[in-house]
Amino acid sequence: MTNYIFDIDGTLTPSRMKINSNFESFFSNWIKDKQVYLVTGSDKDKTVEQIGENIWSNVTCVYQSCGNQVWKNTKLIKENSFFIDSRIKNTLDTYIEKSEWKFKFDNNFEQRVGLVNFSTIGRNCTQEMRDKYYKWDLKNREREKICEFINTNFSNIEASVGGQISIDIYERGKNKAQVLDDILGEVIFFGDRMEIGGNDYPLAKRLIQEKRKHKLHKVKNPYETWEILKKKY
Ligand code: M1P
Repeated sequence: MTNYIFDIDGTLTPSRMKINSNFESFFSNWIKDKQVYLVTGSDKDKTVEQIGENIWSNVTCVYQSCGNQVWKNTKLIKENSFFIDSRIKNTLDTYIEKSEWKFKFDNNFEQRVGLVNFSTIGRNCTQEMRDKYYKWDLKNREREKICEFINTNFSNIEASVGGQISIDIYERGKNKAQVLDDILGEVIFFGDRMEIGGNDYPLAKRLIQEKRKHKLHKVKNPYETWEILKKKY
């Protein structure tokens, strides 16, 4: 049976926002006779808030924190732990201080199960500031540069860009590709961050490297995901 894997932020929902209600009805029905996996950098509470309890409970499996916490039909089946040490904390504090993005908010480090989510702007920013930071970051590539620095200078950890304002940091190798240890056979994968440095990249790369039967859909937004599902699957 074909396995369908979906990223959430930017793929099923706009980043940190609720799924479109018509898409939610469509998707709730679409998943019924299929093997569907959700793989996100985010945590359970945010995911449920964004896609709703019904989808979250009824897909085959939900991989939170890039696969470092796994839920199967509301039952917790796996958790990894991960914390950053003082060396990386100090490095990231310096990035906050030196960031050329001027509007700073709190909650720069969000501890999740098996993952730390980091942002120079701070997760407590307003939606307006979030949208502005995203545009600024597209030009200035702050998040990409931070990830590059971490990935080059810290051999035990890995960082990737996801969503609009933040990066996901976890133990090296504990990225989204780990879900393929459990999901065997053909995979159709939808994600918005499949480019190098994006948090969907390791999963896409592993599918290609393993030469398994697969199809990658690099989408621009949830609307595109919905259109592809209606037309092709
Ligand atoms: O899936 C990656 C990230 O997507 C969103 O990121 P941001 O807040 O930067 O838009 C959030 O859902 C975040 O929790 C998640 O890690």
